[in-house]
Amino acid sequence: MILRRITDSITHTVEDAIDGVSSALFDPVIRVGVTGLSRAGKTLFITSLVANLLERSRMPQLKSAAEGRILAAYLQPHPDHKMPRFAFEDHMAALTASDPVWPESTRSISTVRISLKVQPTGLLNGITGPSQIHIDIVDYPGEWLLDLPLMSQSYAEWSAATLEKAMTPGLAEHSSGFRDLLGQTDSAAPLNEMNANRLADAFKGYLAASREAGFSSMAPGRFLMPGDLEGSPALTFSPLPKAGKSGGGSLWRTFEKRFDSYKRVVIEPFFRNHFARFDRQVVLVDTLGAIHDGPRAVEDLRTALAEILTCFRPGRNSWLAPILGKRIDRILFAATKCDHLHHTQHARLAAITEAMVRDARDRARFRGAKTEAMAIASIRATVEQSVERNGETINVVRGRLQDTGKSAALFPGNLPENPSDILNPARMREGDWSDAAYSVTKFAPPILDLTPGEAPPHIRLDRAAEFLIGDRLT
Ligand SMILES: Nc1nc2c(ncn2[C@@H]2O[C@H](COP(=O)(O)OP(=O)(O)OP(=O)(O)O)[C@@H](O)[C@H]2O)c(=O)[nH]1
Ligand SMILES: [Mg+2]
Repeated sequence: MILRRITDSITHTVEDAIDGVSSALFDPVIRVGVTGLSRAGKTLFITSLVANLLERSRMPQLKSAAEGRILAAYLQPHPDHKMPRFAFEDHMAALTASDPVWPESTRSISTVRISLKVQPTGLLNGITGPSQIHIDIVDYPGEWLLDLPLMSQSYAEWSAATLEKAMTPGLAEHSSGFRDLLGQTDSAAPLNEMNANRLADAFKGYLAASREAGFSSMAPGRFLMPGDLEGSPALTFSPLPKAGKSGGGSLWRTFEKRFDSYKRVVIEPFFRNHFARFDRQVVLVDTLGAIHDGPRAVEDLRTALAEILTCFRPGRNSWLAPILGKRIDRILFAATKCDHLHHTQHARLAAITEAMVRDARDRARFRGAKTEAMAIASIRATVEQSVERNGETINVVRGRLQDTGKSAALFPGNLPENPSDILNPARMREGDWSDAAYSVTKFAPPILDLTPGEAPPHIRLDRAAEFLIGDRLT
């Protein structure tokens, strides 16, 4: 740490000497990637984190803030002109309106830079003045990480695996339309662009319907989250049953080429230009939503997370390994929306999330990355209450219902103390929980009415921030 400070002060001296060179070139930068599957809570996490870093009165667990060493925090114009800016102001405006709404769903990658002026601790306090550190926070869909396994598959291998998966219980009902269409298709026949589009659309329809039903690991990621590639030929293919002998202009060969170009122009540049540059990573997980959707959704989420996490520790032979080096050194797994539960259940939610990512997490740790799992709420939309019913105390949460705006006290069900009670039925892909029911009711955003100097209320966002960047603010 001392070494870094000294290096920093050297660069500052150099900077002073170079007239007209922006300080942004020399100040340290931490790149934090925020990912999670669709609706996991990425936009709200970043919005609330930025707001709570700008106004730090609700950040007691962020040590540097509690010690009063963050002297200033401000948003900077982002230096990366190729990436869209995260629409922080729009999202805050939606949340703080007199009739607040949740921010709109986002479909692509975006980033925001927040800069902190920090007074150093210990020996250097008093020797060096405050230093500036930039935190670049990048919002990107977790679905894009599900594409990594495609890089090591041929079109034939990917087709066979994807078609086999489409027949499994729970998914087969969503893929029937697509499979019917495949039944009428000859992969070896010459390409007919209209048929090709129809197949690609039916395949996308299957992925979207499965996602809607709570299945998470539906690759290729850009088919669900196309970003700016909507309608591109690189996204107009589907898996096909293996053709006998197929010539150059056949459907099979065309889709094979498009599959290869998807890898080359979509997957690889994302990993090379963005993913490989993160220092810290947050994986947001809607564990509660999956539990609500049932055991198969939980198992599917677990599989998707395991796939996502292989990106953090790619095998030695993977093309990604040399690009990635040893860069990401902290990974936070955060179960979001924990304000749906009374605090007495938060530890259980974190334990279930931790158990869900255990295998993958152990591998990441082996590689030297520090990991932690916690339950958080980026925006606290509820208050806690205890009610007496039949002589029993029940811990509930009260909030405004999304549908009616009316206030209601809800009991979402008791999460089990032992995560296996959730993960075992999930592994067995049982249809439903045998002796428990969990409900997740969507709450409307709280009416915030913030006074100057106040940021939105949250749960453990300060702990999340301490884990992610605290060590760099000393
Ligand atoms: N009560 C509560 N609801 C939350 C919280 N975080 C997320 N939500 C809910 O989850 C929804 C999705 O949150 P977003 O932050 O938009 O999620 P996202 O991952 O950015 O979603 P996409 O952009 O669609 O991928 C919100 O509209 C809220 O309804 C939270 O801390 N508390
Ligand atoms: Mg979003």
